[in-house]
Amino acid sequence: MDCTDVVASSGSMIVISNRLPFVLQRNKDGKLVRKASAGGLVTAVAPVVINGNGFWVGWPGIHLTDPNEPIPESDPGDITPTAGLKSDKVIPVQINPSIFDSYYNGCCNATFWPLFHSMPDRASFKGEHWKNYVTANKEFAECTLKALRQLPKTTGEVPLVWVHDYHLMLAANWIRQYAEEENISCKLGFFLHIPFPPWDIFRLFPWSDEILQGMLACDMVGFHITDYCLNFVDCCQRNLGCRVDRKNLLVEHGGRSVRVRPLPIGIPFERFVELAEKAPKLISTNQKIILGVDRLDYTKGLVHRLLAFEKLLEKHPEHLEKVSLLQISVPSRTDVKEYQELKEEMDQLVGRINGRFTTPNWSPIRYIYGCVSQDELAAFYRDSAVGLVTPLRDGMNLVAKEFVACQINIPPGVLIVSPFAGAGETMHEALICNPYEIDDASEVIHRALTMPEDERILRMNYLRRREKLNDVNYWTKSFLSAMGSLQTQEDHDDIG
Ligand code: ADQ
Repeated sequence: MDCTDVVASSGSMIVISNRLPFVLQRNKDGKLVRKASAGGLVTAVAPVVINGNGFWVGWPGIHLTDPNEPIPESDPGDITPTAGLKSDKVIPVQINPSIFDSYYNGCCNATFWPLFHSMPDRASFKGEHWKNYVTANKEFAECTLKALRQLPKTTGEVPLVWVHDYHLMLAANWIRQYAEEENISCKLGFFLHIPFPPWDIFRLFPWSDEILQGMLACDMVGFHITDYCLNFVDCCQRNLGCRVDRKNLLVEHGGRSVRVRPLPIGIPFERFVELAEKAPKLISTNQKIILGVDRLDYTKGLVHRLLAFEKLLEKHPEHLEKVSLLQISVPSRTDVKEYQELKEEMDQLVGRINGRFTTPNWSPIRYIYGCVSQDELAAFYRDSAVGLVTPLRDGMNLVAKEFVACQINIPPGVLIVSPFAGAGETMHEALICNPYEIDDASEVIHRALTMPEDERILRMNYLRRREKLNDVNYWTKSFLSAMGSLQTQEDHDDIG
């Protein structure tokens, strides 16, 4: 059963996320068009929204000057998961551009992103950004109320509101308050896609109490792994003085008991297998590739990775002219100074290492700065000898999972993950590598390159089996189940 069979039981689901599951753009005639997004999360969650006649609330990717301008329907040929999401089921959140900039680039990306990744020195704490974060979250909450008001009032049906990520940690506060004022009942769930930091980091944020209160307005709060759950529970106890139950992961707040749950996200496993089966051959058989795929972000440990690879070539010259590092980095947050500096640093480092080792027939690093298509990505995942996933900190990391899904060749390659990614906690058969320890990291890469075939097969079989079972549909169902809202289409038809 996949999520096309699942509806949220006894009620519709409203998803609220910073971005809608597609972006709106203007074509050259000035007409609004939808540009579809095919991420795993959208693939898994959109059918649940569509099946249950629910709504999606989010920023449309463009500032609309006329709030009454109609949202376009999907193209007739659109086969992406959001094709069935009708325009009247989409609530685009409109926020004044300067408030949006301060909320999104200021508070979300310049404060919460580094702080929650335990990099407080990179975080800025500005009252103005926080004020605009509050305003923006209120706006998202008001739009969610519009959706709740439009749902038919059927006896016994309680709609489910699923709030996503660090952009919207306060929204549930007002959704709960407004819904109570209007006598609308709903269940509220939250999922954080990035790590939740330990208390001594979290409390650096001047308005940390408000964040916790916002999240605790939900009935259930989900994180990727147990460590983040425990950090959150700890913060609730130490910041707010809440009574907590660490064993059962419960927090008492406002006369309610809030459930806290580890819900590790998965990927659309079968889709990646199919892509790998059809993908073109882009790597020649006499090349051994170590593969890195990341957004160009300082949390992903890219500089450390290049230095570890350089160390490998220094210490193990037998890999010279035989092994290359293929690093694919998607441009990200390119208008932010820190990201521009990282791009500069990477360019220089790639140049220096290549200058040092390149021979007439071989370059040690192939660096792609850009997005690659899903087919190309699957080809690289399938034919690489090593998947190198070494973030300094990462909520989960989907690349590690996509790599193993595409490893359909026998014998397969080897996955290396950082213990500081959620994936490092759950993908037990990967080689673990501390990215900060450059010397040791180079030895782990050497071990992966020289691992016997039977060990590679054994490790990869276990990794693939787990990801296949715990795919993104399983994750969506786990969320619904944790909310007490899981129902299959069959049950739904019976009730109907
Ligand atoms: P991200 O920080 O964006 O996600 P990640 O989980 O690795 O990180 O997802 C990146 C996605 O972008 C992958 O699906 C990957 O295929 C794609 N991608 C990366 N580079 C690409 C390239 N050059 N071309 C094309 N596609 C590319 C946040 C959190 C993570 C968490 C996810 C989901 O930071 O920790 O795993 O949300 O919860």
